[in-house]
Formats: sequence, structure tokens, C-alpha cells
Amino acid sequence: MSDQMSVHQATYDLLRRLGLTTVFGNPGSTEQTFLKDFPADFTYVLALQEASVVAMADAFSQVAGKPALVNVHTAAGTGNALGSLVAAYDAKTPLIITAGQQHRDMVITEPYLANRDETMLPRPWVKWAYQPVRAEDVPAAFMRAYAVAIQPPAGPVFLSIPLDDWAKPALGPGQIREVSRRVAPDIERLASFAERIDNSRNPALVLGPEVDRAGGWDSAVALAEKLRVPVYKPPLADRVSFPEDHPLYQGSLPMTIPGVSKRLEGHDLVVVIGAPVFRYYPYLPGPWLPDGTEVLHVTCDPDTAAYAASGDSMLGDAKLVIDLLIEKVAAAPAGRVAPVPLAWLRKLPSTPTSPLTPPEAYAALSDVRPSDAVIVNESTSTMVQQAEWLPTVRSGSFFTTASGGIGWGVPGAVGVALGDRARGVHRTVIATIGDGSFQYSVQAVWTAAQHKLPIVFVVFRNGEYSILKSFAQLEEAPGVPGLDLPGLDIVSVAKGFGLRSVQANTAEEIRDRFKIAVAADGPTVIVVDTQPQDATLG
Ligand SMILES: Cc1ncc(C[n+]2csc(CCOP(=O)(O)OP(=O)(O)O)c2C)c(N)n1
Ligand SMILES: [Mg+2]
Repeated sequence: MSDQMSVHQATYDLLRRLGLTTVFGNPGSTEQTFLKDFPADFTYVLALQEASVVAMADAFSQVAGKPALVNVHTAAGTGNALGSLVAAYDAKTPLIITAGQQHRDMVITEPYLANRDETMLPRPWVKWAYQPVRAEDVPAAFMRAYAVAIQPPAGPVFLSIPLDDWAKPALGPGQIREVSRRVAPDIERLASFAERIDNSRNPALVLGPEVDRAGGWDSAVALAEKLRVPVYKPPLADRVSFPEDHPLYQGSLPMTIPGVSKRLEGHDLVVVIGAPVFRYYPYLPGPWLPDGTEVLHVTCDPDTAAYAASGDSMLGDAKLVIDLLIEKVAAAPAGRVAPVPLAWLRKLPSTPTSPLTPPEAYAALSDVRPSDAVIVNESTSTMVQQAEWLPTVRSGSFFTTASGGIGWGVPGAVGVALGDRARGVHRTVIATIGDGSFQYSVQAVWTAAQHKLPIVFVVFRNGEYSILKSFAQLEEAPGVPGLDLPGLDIVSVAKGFGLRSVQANTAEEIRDRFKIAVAADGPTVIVVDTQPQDATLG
């Protein structure tokens, strides 16, 4: 063997120096030349389908606070990964997704398992897609991919690598370059935003996922308290950025155009930080904003700024902007009265129901939730009840799909737990999942069992795609087929993947089984039969 470094050695050396030593993957013949002689200081996290691979890596990256490396199988594996890729793109998660490609010497002949038009397949859900022109460029392509992925707005990138590249001689060790992860705002513009806040009579804050992602939780509380203003969560937020038990917290904005507009009535100025303006769904006609309301918008993403339905925007990292605003804005005038704290409904039936209603199930969970537990939610018809009974009161403690595609929550919970483990933190992950949603990336529970992760999957088995029944009413679409899910034995499915798995049908059973699950060494699935929930969509 010659002394010359191979592309394989140079790349692993570069990945090691970049701290990318965990690979989330599902292997194939076109990836084995990369995975060959897998170094002992690297970790390979195997997921059994690529939708799970990418969602795990996404949540891992969000929790560990660093980019994650993914390796999937050529076109078919990348295809399976696409649904989760959409969510990673929307969550602005820096993922370096790699896939193998057939041997350069025969790829012209479209061999079996070739990735045709390889850089086209993952678009438009990646910031960059590339196949190195020469084998020698592979390490530099990883460096470039890393730089593209982490610079704001962060997001996934894709590299296709022909399987014969790894054994080729490298040009030498790869070069590491450092790039920014935050952008500072234009200072003059910031001053004008501060002035407009100072001059407003009745301002409100809307704090979105970019705030928590940027580590801006405490700063957000300080700004809200200095201004003494109501704080809203934007519609369909995939992270919570402000304590939901804070006296200034006023709940989530509705999802529809007229719903948002109505809720913001009376505010002459609304400052939206770290969220789109706004993420609407479903369509109902109405005014974007009430008369007399102006919007100031802060985001790290020029695209998010560009597609906003209203408002004046400023680019900048959410935490940097908030910290600078705290310095610049005047404290609330003496006469500004704090809003009345949000009164959560938290209403339960007077006698226990069978099957349980979702609020009864959530109430039981709230009795036993460890104070530092993380919530991953993908119970689509009960999102309102989840926030009501299990409010998020700490940073980095709530996750859900950023795209609206289901099949993120189960592998997402696995990624959260792996991310905690990587940063030396032990928290219980509570994944509240609908019986429909549970099926999309169900094999992720196997990875949870293999790694003995502290996850309690609570599956609400209402026997249907409940939210779609509410949508059918809203859309005046009677007679839609395919909304019932009879005969799903979820306890057995989970057992088949090697998990502890139990049914719990009363509040007491939920509490008891949950406590056992929290104390156990590894994940548990608790299936709760529940009544359908009429979802509020307006
Ligand atoms: C990948 C993907 N496929 C389909 C949908 C459409 N969809 C949205 S919610 C939903 C039903 C979810 O059912 P379940 O998890 O049982 O929750 P429930 O509404 O019953 O609370 C479906 C199929 C989607 N959002 N994403
Ligand atoms: Mg359901």
C-alpha cells in the first residue's frame, strides 16, 4: 500500500476535524466503498428506511446544535428520503446528505442503481446539490457542502459520490475553513425598527422557531418583559420560543388569513421575529392585517422576507437582533398595562369517558410528565389540547414537523434523544403521535430500541385520520374515502420491532404505565384508545 492518502482517508480526516463523526444512514452497494473500514471513532446510526434516516438526523442536528451527516442509497434511497428532506429544509436544518452513485466508468450506460440526473432529484429541497467533477474533489466538496449547509439560512445540501471515488489518490489532507453561522442586522435599519417600536401605542411580539434555534429563548423573555407586551406563537410553529406559562404569553395565532387578522386587532405594531409572515393554512379569504396594524419582520432568511404577505423586513439572526433591540428600545411606558394572562381552557368531562377524550389523556400525562421532558408532537387533530395540557416552558423542549408532512415525529423523537445523548444530557422524550402518523416512519422505533433511548411514544388510537374529517367539513367535501383506520394492532407492531409496548385505556393506566416507561432502560410504546377530536381549523 502506498503512503499516499486516498480520497476515503482524506474525507474521513476532514469529517473528523469538522466534528461530523455521526453518520445517519441506510446502506447499499453504492455506499459501501464509503462505509468501508468505518473508523472506530465514528458512529453509524442505522435506520431501516430513508424517511426515518433524514428525520432522525434533522432532530439530532437541532438538539445537538451542529450539522449532521447522512448517507443514503443512490436514487431510490434519496427518493425515500424526500418527504423528510422537505421538513429539514423548512426547519432550516444543516444536513449534509450524501448518496452513492454508480462507477464513473460505466455510469454513461445507465447501469442498475445509477442515480440519473443525480443533482436534480433532491431539488428544490436542498440549498445545493453537487456531484464532484473528479474524485480528487470529494473532500473539498464536503467542505463546501458544510459551508453551504451551516451559513444562514442553514439547510440541507446533497452530494452524490461515485462509488469508485473513495479508493482514488487524494490531493492531500482536506482544507478546513470556518464560516459564519449568524448574520448581524443592518444597524441603521435596526435603529429605525427600535424607533418604530418606541413610537407604537400597543405593540405585540410574535416569536417564531428561529428564536429558539438561535438560542434566543432568554433574550426573548427579556425583550418581552422590557416592552411589557403580549407575545404570540406564530401559526404552525415547529419550535416553541417563549415560555407558554409566562404571564405575557397569549397563545398561538390562528392559522388562517382572517383568523390572524382578527387576533391582531388593536395592535398598531406587530413585531414578528424568526417566523414567516405568516404561515397560513387552510385558505379562508380575508384581510392580511386589520386596519391600522403594521408589521415589522425579522428573519435570517431573505426568501422568508421576500414572500411575506405584509410588513417591512430586516435580515438578521434572531438572537442577535433581540439582544440589540433590548439595548435600543425604551422600557415600556408607565401607563402600558400588561395583557391579561392567557386562561387555558383545561376542561375535562365531569366523569371519565371510555374511550378517553384527548384532553383526558393529556391531563393524565401532565400529572406525570418530568419537568425537563421534551415533547415531540405529531397528533394532528389534538395540537391545541397538547399545548394546553403540556405547555412548553423551557428552551429546546418542543419539536414537530416543520413542513406539515407527517412521518417526522417518530424518527424525530429518536433524533432528539440521540442529540441529547451526544451532548451529555438525559431527558425523557414524550412523543405524542396519532395512530395514522405512527405508520409513516414506524421502523424508527427499532432504532430507538437498539440504542435504548429514553422515549415514551404515546399513540392516540382513534381509528381514523381525524383531522382530515374536520378538513372535509371545512372544505365542504363529503364522501371522501380512506379516512378510517380499522384493525391497527399498534401494540403488536411495536413489540415486533423489539419495544416494550402496552395498552393504557384509563387515566390511571396512563399514569402508571408512563411512570414505568420513564424508569425503564429504553423506549416504550403506550397505545391509548381515544375518541376523535374535533379540530379547530379557523
Ligand atoms: C406525508 C403525508 N401524507 C399525508 C398527509 C395528510 N395528512 C395530514 S393529517 C393526516 C392524518 C393523521 O392522522 P393521525 O395521525 O391518526 O391523527 P389524527 O388526525 O387522527 O389526530 C394525514 C393523512 C400528510 N400531512 N403528510
Ligand atoms: Mg388518528
